[in-house]
Amino acid sequence: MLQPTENGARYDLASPTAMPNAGGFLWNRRMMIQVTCRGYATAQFMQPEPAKYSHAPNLEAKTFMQPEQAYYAHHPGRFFYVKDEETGEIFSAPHEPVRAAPDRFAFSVGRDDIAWTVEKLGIRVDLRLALPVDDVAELWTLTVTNVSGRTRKVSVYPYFTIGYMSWMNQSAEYRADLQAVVGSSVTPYQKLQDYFKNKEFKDKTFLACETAPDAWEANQGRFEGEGGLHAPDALRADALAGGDARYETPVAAVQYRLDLAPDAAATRRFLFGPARDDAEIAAMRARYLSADGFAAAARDYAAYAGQGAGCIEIETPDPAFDNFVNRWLPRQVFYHGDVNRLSTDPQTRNYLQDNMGMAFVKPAVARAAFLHALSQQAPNGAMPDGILLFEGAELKYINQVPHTDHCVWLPVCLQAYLDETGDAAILDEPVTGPDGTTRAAHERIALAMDWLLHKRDHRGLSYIEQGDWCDPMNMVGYKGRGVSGWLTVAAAYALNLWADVCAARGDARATDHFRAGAAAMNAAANRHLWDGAWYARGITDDDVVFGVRADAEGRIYLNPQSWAFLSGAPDARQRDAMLAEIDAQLDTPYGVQMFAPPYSAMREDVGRVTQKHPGSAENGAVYNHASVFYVYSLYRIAEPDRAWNALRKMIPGPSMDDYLRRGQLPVFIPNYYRGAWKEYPRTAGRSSQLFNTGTVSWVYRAIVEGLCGLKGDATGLVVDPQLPSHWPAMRVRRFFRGATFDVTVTRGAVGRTTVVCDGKTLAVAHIGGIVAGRTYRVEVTVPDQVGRG
Ligand code: CEZ
Repeated sequence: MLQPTENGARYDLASPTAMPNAGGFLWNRRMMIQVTCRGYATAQFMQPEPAKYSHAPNLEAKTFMQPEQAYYAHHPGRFFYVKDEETGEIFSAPHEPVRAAPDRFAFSVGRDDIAWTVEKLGIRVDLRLALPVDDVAELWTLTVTNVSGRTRKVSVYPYFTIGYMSWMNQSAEYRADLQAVVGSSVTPYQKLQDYFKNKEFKDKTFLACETAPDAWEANQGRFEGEGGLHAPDALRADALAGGDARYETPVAAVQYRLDLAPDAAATRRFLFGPARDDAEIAAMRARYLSADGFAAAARDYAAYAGQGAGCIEIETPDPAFDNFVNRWLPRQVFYHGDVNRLSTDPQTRNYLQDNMGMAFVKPAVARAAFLHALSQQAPNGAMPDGILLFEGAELKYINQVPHTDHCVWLPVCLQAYLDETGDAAILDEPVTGPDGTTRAAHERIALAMDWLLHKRDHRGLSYIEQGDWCDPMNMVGYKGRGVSGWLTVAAAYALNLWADVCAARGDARATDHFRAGAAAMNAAANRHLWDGAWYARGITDDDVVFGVRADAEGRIYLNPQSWAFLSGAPDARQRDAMLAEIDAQLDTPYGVQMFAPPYSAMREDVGRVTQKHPGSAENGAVYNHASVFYVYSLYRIAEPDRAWNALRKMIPGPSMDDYLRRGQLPVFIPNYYRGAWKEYPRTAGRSSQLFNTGTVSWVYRAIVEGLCGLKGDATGLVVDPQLPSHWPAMRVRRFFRGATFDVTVTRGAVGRTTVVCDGKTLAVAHIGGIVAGRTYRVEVTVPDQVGRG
């Protein structure tokens, strides 16, 4: 039912009902689109703030909406109705809205396109969606083939939802001069100054047709009539009525009448997207809407997406895992790093972590991003909640809520870049801050570390204010006293990392200062947060320690444990106790939960995280970002089996049962899988389908540095693979500092990892003096006995 094809370059799903929300995503420098196997679509573009050109009304809009508009509200989609002109029977491809059982169905997700093949009534519909690199437009190819063995008369009706329910002004009509259905609207505003900003908006949506349609309809209500979307009135007539929408809900529907001999096929191309005016629609048509235009766009897109190839290729006993790591994971990392989730003010921690991933894909981009982030540091060393990417961008929504963790990510993420590139010179780059002061990058990071040391209470624990990594943990410290257990050990880890950098720079004074700061924070965590077998999540404004044994809900949180492993706070005895409790309380068949049990009701001294549905998102889901912190920390403490367990469960499959439960194709890692597997077993494991997540950069890092054990350092490559104990061997091709390392890892009766490089046994498991352009043959033998036994 679900199969890799083209050697794993695509995944094909043979049913529209087995995993109804399964989809794929495409993006380019200006937009993204996520489409489900059944044809629902969510698209977004930058102008420069995120905007939509095809969607259902949102709740805020509803407040202002005319009831008649609300009546016709429906899910945005790309639907292709087919009618047998002789019998009047209809179906729709991909599947919505008619939902007729297909004779054959294939939903096929590729790196550069998403495609469907749907067969019904002896007619085959092939659909392909692709994007250009630098424009906002969907390129659709529709091919209708007569597979019935007899002559057929059919009508095909592409049906695209347009408009965003503007309560000020919206309309749509067919424009013969542009060969397009064009919807026009005015983005609603009330503040005068917005008029001047909105003037530049792409307030038109067009569906342009390469071949002139036989008929069209631009009025959603008239199209649907009394039949509803699954049996629209408009399809009963011979031809669409040619209607327009005048402050009525618009739609872009066109009709082609086809006479098809047996085996004959007809192809139609469409361009769908937003535009500012007619001239832009005409220009877009000219640029793309032809066989050559589509082919050129496909070539450009392949070259663009090809940049996200990553720095490893692996061959392990788990081919589905290999395929994910070799093809799909670096693609998702590249998406995050290249377009910053299509935001103009990414959260600082997201921006830094997304660029941490980019250190393995396009390090020059990561370098520029770290310096750009530092240029927005406040004079007192604090990092802002979000990083502004464009002139005129502003901090919005969550970025107006004070979170205290942003400085932590500087050394944590920069370390990956330094290890990958050896580019210590970045530390001496001059960076001018918002107040005009210029300081070297390393001085700015030191300032950030001092800010972390300063923002602590009398016990030496880090204040949380209205959140830390956990955005919705907004009420632990809003009165100004509450502290974060996670942040305390995370800051200790950051300080230790930074102390190492200072030591490498030969700055003994700074080294001692930050090392002492880290030790003090670890000591404070042990003194005030250790709960007998794990670390507490924090202490509220009213001095209530939470995330402890005494709590019926939110008893044990993963993040404070993972980051304590990284910071070195626990001793060996504590560590064993923590691991055992995580195994017992947080590990599930679908991954390691972020905490347990989930909150079932609001806890006013913790915050809105407790209001989320139990087992969803931060309220006790398998929140992959948190579970990959755990994975990464496990490699740091040499726990390869536990690391593998948590890591493998982040990727759907490979069993069919698992795919069905997750409901997702193995082409991305979602931000979470439903948790609460004891409380709500029916929904446990279900994918959130959200492909924006800080998880992937860490997964990549954990695989490169931990599983493959091929981490860079200042002078070369450290070799320390950590295979799960049931793997006899693995192979890795590692692209590093311009050289290629062909690495074979096997098990043997050795006391410690031994490395033979180009025939020579190395005294230490480290390859130095790397020459760019060379290929190195590396044979690694790891001890039969792994882990800490
Ligand atoms: O947002 C993410 C943030 O982008 O949640 C993470 C946080 O570390 C990331 O920076 C954990 O809280 O309720 C909220 O505000 C949530 O925080 C969400 O917005 C969440 C999104 O679901 C995206 O994953």
